Amino acid sequence: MNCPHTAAAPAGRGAGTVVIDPMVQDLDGETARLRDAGVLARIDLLGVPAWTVTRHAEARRLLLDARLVKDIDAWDLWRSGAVTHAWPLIGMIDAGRSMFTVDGAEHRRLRTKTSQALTPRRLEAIRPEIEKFTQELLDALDAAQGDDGVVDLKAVFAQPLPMRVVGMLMGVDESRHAMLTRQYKAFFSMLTPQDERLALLAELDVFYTDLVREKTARPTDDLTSALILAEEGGEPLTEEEVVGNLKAMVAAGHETTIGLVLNAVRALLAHPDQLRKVLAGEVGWDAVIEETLRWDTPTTHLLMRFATEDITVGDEVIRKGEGLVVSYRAIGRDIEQHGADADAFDITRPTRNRHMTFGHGPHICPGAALSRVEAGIALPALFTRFPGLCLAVPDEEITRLPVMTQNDMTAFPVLLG
Ligand code: STR
Repeated sequence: MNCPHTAAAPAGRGAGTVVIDPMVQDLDGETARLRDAGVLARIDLLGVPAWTVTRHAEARRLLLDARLVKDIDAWDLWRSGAVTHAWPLIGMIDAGRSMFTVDGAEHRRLRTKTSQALTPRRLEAIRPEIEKFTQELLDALDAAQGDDGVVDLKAVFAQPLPMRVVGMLMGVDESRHAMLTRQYKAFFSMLTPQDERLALLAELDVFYTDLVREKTARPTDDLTSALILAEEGGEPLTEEEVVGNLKAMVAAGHETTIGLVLNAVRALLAHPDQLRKVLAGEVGWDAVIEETLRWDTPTTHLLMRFATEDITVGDEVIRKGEGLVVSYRAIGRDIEQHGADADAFDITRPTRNRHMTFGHGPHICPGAALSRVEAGIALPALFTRFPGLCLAVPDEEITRLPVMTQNDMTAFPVLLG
């Protein structure tokens, strides 16, 4: 694999192409290169060219621009056959019909039930369950310590918690959680051969379709059943649409919150002065959560939208038929939005709430409030139970998984103190 490299930027214009590294060897360096490459940067995703937007203000505008659509058939490289299912990132775009892949009135029809189920008010009802899962997993952490006292906070705590929450919400039985965790890990990893990835996606489709058929025959008290029964005004959702939404919810609900919880713990352990302020009650956990979302976004790059007309951004033009990525990590580090010290983690930063990590516009993350509730329970519970929590290895030794779109650690070994 070549080293990602950027040509020097001509003044005021975009620079050369930034090659996104599938092995994620230097995420901070890559984020800085993207920022330097311009408001709109050309990137290379495993040989496939695309644009990415690297600034808060322009991303905000583009995310409201109806000339950009999710429909993969609007992509020249797809229609011409230059991009096929052999491309390892195709599963991030061609993910079946769901609220994630459809726009406009159809999108509202697919999304309304889900967003209504995830309002802060509705979430209060499941808070006790999330608290219970959290306590159980804290017990599991205690029990999982090796002879040396080391335990992987990711595998034992941060990963199972969101899986249980989204599993409960969608009605996915606990006996299937380990299988799903394994499949999604393989789905996201760039080390998985593409034929294996396509095979596991097909297996997941069978699993979700069976689940939807079961819930159609015997509806229960979960969001999957609600999606099946939904028929407000318009048409009921088709089986494919319910399956697509279920897939999107499980994938998004479990993958991203792992990052939020782990990244917050990591940032606090690396900034003990700030951790002290939080534990002393001088700064709230909400500030930790928002600053973590800004500084160390769970989603690095979001794939992809396609231009249905030429769209001018500064002195660049996204041509009709070209693809646009949103680089949320670079956007969180935007100096114009967050100041010259945007690369610093600071829970007292005045702009900490003015990040765009959950997106903007019609596709804004419907699970945003849920992830805040989960992290808002998990983080204080973890530090209350284990006030002496610390990393078991130097921070530099924490490695990232070879995942191009998510900010994902291999493991997070800690000592519970
Ligand atoms: C994974 C594969 C799949 O079956 C369905 C989806 C749709 C939702 C996607 C998900 C994908 C990948 C991770 C995403 C999620 C929506 C939010 C999440 C992109 C493609 C984020 O990382 C923000």
